Amino acid sequence: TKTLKETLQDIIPAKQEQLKRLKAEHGQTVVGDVKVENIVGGMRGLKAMLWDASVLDPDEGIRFHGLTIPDCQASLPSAPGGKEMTAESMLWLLLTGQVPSEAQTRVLSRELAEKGDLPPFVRKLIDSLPKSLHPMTQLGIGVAALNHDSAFQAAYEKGMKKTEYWTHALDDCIDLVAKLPAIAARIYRNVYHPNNQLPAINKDLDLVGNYSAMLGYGGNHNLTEYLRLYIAIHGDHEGGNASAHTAHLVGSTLSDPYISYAAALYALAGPLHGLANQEVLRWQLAMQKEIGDNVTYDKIREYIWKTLKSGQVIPGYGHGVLRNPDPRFMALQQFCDAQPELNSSPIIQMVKKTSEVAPDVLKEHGKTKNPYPNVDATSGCVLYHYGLTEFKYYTVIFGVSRALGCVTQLVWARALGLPLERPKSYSIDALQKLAKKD
Ligand code: NMX
Ligand code: MLT
Repeated sequence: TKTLKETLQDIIPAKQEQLKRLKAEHGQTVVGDVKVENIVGGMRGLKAMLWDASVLDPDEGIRFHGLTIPDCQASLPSAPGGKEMTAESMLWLLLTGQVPSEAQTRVLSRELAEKGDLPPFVRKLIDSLPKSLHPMTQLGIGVAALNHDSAFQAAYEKGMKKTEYWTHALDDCIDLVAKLPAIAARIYRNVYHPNNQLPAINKDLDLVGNYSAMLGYGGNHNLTEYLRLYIAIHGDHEGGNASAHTAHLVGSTLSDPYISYAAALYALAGPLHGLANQEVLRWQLAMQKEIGDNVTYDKIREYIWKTLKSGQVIPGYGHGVLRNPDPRFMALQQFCDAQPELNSSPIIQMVKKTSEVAPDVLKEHGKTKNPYPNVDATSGCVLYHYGLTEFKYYTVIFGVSRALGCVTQLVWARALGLPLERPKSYSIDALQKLAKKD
């Protein structure tokens, strides 16, 4: 059985060759054009990044190396005693383009568990932060501090060859993924349950099994399984989303993977991106408070209009690329549908009813290009139902997950020798001149 590093060693030369051929044969081929609206409109739709692990189709949603979410659910190994794919099997797929065997997944789980403990100074650093500091800010601080022991940075200082970049990047990336649950769980404990003991990492458990145990939910099999699904499907969403793009940009300066990913976390922390899952719960609970127990479609509709008329966005709806309901939303809804207990939960029912009403309201409102729910519309309600009610924490779980895709790109960008990212910008005057010339 080959390890992850050995598997990558085998496949990297062919990919390097493929990219070399692409550049040689099609370096000058035009694949799109740049309009002024792209430049002033957040680069929406611009084909401008190389990202191998996943591609987002506007209608169909995400595919990871060609596999849809249901394909992954059917083929990626789960944890012993569970059904949902594990984070490490998704990481293997993203990194290698191959479905790992059970044995390969177990070996990776053990490696992650063995590397999962935090250096004492990082523990102290996290413990010194004020409880009132947002959990996402704390997560970024903890992750950035791990660069104290970066293999990539140490090797760069010594003077490594470009061909060696990817192996040191991989070492840091695996170490980062391994340590994220311990950082994230420590933040949860410190902020919300300061009297709880954090259990030691169990070397026989998968990454998310350990994360759930450290959060204090190890005894809740259903929640642990939900977290496995959640973390696997939030792992990557092609390269242009704000967090992935940030990790890639910062990594392109040869900053090490820890600080590159810390930067990405602060992009994820914005309400138009990952913080939307916190905002959804806040908004749905405010709706529940206003509507009371008798939740009707009409009352939900009225509440959505009230939010829109106050000039705010409906969190969990719309997307920069997607033009249909997000298949991640559907996978999480299916998880609820399969369990009568979840299906009858008031918060889950309310979120579901909202998703049945909101698209029509948003269509009538007429602004958003995509009136359908994205993953954040539903991701928090199962956590809430199972007692993980501290919704300011929800984006941290997204942050544990998004590392899977970001580290994959960091390894491959170094293996493929991708250059510093540095697009050209223009002033309004210069754009006006350019536009007139045409
Ligand atoms: N509610 C109300 N208005 C919206 C919404 C929404 N959910 N989505 C888009 N719009 C508005 C948008 O603000 C813009 O208005 P204006 O012209 O006044 O600036 C207009 O519709 C056109 O926006 P789009 O081109 O459809 O969307 P864009 O690509 O710019 O932005 C999002 C995408 C996701 C930022 C946007 O849909 C949004 O703000 N959604 C709510 C927040 C959210 O759920 N974010 C999570 C995204 C997924 N994630 O996990 O990161
Ligand atoms: C994501 O998962 O990153 C979000 O859906 C946002 C995006 O893809 O732009």
